[in-house]
Amino acid sequence: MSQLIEVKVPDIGDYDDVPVIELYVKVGDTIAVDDPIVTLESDKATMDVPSEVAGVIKELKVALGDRVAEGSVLIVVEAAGAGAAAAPAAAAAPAPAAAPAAPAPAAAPAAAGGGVVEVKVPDIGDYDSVPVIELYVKVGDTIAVDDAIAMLESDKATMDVPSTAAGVVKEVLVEVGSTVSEGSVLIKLAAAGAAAAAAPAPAASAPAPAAAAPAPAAAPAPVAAAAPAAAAAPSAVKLGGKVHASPSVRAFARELGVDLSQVKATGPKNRITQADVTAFVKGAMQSGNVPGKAAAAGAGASLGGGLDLLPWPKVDFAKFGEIETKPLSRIKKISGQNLARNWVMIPAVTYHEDADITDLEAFRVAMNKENEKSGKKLTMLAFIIKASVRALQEFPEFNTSLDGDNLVYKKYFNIAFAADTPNGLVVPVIKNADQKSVFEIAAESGALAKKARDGKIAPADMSGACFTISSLGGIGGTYFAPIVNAPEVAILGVNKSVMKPVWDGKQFVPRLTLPMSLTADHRVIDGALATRFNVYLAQLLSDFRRVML
Ligand code: CAO
Repeated sequence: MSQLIEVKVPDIGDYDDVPVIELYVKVGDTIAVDDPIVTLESDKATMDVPSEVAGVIKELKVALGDRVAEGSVLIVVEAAGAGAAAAPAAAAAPAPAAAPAAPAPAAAPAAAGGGVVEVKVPDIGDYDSVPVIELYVKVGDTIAVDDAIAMLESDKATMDVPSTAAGVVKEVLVEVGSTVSEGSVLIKLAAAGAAAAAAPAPAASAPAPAAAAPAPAAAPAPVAAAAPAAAAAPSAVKLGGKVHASPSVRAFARELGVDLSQVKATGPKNRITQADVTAFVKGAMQSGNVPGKAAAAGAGASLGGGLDLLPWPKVDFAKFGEIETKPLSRIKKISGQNLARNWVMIPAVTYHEDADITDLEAFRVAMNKENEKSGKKLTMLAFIIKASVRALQEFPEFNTSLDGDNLVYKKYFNIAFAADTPNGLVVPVIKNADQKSVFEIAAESGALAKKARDGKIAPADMSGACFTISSLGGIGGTYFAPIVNAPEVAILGVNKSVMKPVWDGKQFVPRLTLPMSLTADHRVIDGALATRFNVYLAQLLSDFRRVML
């Protein structure tokens, strides 16, 4: 039989009015023992309150911002299973549960002479031998009041111990795994700034005023002679360079291998929330910049989102025969990096289509014959460029680029084409191809290709493309899978046209067939759209009059 059990705030040391700064559960949630319910924040530390029971949450008794004290009811749980049934409501009170950070007297920095301040473990409730599970500082670090020094873990909760003084860490007296109790010295600090200088050792030796000092908050300096005391004033002091996150968020980040110092905080008092960590991981996954990837390499630890590639194989080729080593050309190095990025970052799919260019090729040959004397020459590439512009106008999604979550639609039609040069692949751009005749496009592509082969192509000749065509038609091939030229979203590859027998309904007829391979970024272009584009382009090329429609 199920039973309703109240989960209450346990002993939280000397605090009796602390705000709920994070709420991890809602009505209807199924929780297990030790699942965090809320994070509470005193002016010294934060603390997760874990559930003492497992079951389904029937009622939430607190909201974000509510202030609670020991014994405040947080949630009402319909306990799961037999064990829970046996647990009377009273047992749910997490009696001597974990203690949060605490306060005052123990936290007061005891001066160790010469401006050196000891930062000790404050009152941690009923616990007296808890392990240090994380250490955030090292000798030489400059820390501010409230910067986290170490995380302690009782069997009920984890707790950050913040520094009660500002200064430079001179000595760290614990390590991860050390067990500590109230009063254990964690670190020794050379107290910071003018206040420290003004504080002769004896003057600083009185521990009491420290915690007693009424929080002058962000202005610790002017407090009389008690320098460390001033520094230790309990505070709403904004944390310095250190990250500010609850233990559960730290644990969550640790689990994912996220460096909290990289995470943008959106919580109250610049705290990093669990949602911030999640957003950071999402961003990293989308950008391909996976946190900790390098560190994880070889360690078997992985988010699963990075490539986690093995190192490039190192082979002593000379062992197997004669070799000669030549450096890659500059173009190859640059284009190689771009191609590699585009290959891994774009979920690309290649779609094939055949275009019947029998009539177009006959027309092209006739026109070239007619213009033999003038030297004007029409190329198949120029026709393909012109037809592609028409297809881009018909299917505007192909004339776009991804910009984060936005799709940028371009109203201009700049078409790039791959040109094979002795030094590698370059991609010149025919600007405003929609406003140019096929003759003009043919002349311009010829001139740009020559410029590229002569090594005289300028960056301006290669920028601003909307869509790329890679023509291997002069060489051969049947089909291939070109790589999208980011940030464009599609690329058209064409190979050598060949005569193929095509069934016209009554008989096979010889038709000149152009093999087309369209690769598209699937984030923008679905297969159906890509195929429609291909079919339309093939129609344009098989009856070029359609380009004018
Ligand atoms: N089918 C059949 N023949 C074709 C053809 C096709 N699809 N495309 C071109 N040809 C013919 C041409 O008509 C020409 O023949 P003629 O001299 O008898 O007229 C011959 O092949 C050579 O053409 P070309 O390739 O020199 O000229 P082009 O205008 O067709 O192409 C350019 C220009 C710059 C695109 C091309 O020279 C080139 O560099 N192509 C390689 C592109 C490339 O490397 N892509 C791969 C990128 S991914 O690695």
